Amino acid sequence: MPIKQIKLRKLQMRLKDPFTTSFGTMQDKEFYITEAIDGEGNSGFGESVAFISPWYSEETVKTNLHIMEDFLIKILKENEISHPDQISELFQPIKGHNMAKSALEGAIWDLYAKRQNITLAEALGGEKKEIDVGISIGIQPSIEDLLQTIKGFVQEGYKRMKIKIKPGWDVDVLREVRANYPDLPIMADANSAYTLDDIEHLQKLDDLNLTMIEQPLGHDDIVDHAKLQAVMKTPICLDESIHSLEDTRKAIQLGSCKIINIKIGRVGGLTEAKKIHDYCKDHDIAVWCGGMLEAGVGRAHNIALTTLDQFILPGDTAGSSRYWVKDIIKPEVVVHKGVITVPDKPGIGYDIDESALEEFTVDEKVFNF
Ligand code: OSB
Ligand code: MG
Repeated sequence: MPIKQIKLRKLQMRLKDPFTTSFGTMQDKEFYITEAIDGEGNSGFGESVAFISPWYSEETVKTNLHIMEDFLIKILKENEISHPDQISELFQPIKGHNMAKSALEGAIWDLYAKRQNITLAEALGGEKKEIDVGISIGIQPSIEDLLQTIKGFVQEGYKRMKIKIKPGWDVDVLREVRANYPDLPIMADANSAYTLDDIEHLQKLDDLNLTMIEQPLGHDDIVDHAKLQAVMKTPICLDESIHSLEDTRKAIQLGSCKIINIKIGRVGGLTEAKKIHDYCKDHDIAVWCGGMLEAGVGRAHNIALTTLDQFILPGDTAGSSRYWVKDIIKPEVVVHKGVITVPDKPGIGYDIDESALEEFTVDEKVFNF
């Protein structure tokens, strides 16, 4: 596959509403959009999901640039690539930095699919034509605000509500939500806000019929999660702790979780995401696609991945309008009754809105091969 040029564009976009998790509040997003160009009229696009601050993981927008320009792009320049599945192996000598790796691998996956004239979903082996989605709701100023927010999303048809929790905003809040919505699929995401000292408190969630609790304990833990899962009825889902197929194997072997949230950026790209999906399918572990408040390019990659059949549970890939006044793709991602129709155009299936891309770009670097 000829790659003639890689472009790194740094974008600044502002979320419509601030998004609060147990680790902090985000509203201004800065991130890289990657472009791989073949010199034959095709361009593939990727998006880095690293944030400005290392709150969710150790990577940041700045470390992304350092790793991409000083290491990963050099590797791409020096090696022939015939299929994007080879990239994760080529990147193997560079430890960690999965979001930087994924941003470049993603652009090449899109380029590959466009050159084959197939959709990215098809290139990955996905067959679903529609995907079910839920929505992730940040910590709100009050329970009334939360109930109001949920009401709107239920009316829009989202298939499940994920409610962010932290100490002081957990059991009572979820009990209230459950009382108002006896049959709604509800889950909680703690983003590592608890420890094993909270076991008795967390066990109270078992009465609320939650689909799962996501990452209650340490961001890098799989041992304590196994202890917690052994005494909790509610399925534990791991997010932050899973960076690879190897992490997945160990977590399943230990009994640390019953469900896995796959985020393409966190695991280093689509190739590794697919491997985790296949392993979970073989071991009867349900998976779903997480989100990182992506702009349209990242959102499109998530949609393509979710077409694989072990993505049984609704993901966090909400519509563009939940996040942005204006997204960078045309058309924007639209959710109708909790369902996204998978695009049928080649590659990521959405066009780049060139004027929006231009408007949000604050820096650009070009690497010629
Ligand atoms: O833990 O899944 C998470 C957003 C930022 C960082 C981490 C997480 C989230 C979300 C939002 O839950 C998912 C989305 O709507 O993109
Ligand atoms: Mg999470």
